[in-house]
Amino acid sequence: MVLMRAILGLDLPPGKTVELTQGGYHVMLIDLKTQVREGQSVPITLFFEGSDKKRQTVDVRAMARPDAM
Ligand SMILES: [Cu+2]
Repeated sequence: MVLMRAILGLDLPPGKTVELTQGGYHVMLIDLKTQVREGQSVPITLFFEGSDKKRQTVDVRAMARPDAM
């Protein structure tokens, strides 16, 4: 059984790569209004906050994959 818990944010240390992976930190879409099919491209907005507390958003499109569980 896979245990997951939501986090409010993920630290991004300067100069280091932080990967989002199945089994690691990942984006999980919950309470969707419509069904998302495997292979479908889904718009996602990522929020970044710098050490100066300034925020910026980055819009990306993610490919939907089947639930790993
Ligand atoms: Cu999850």
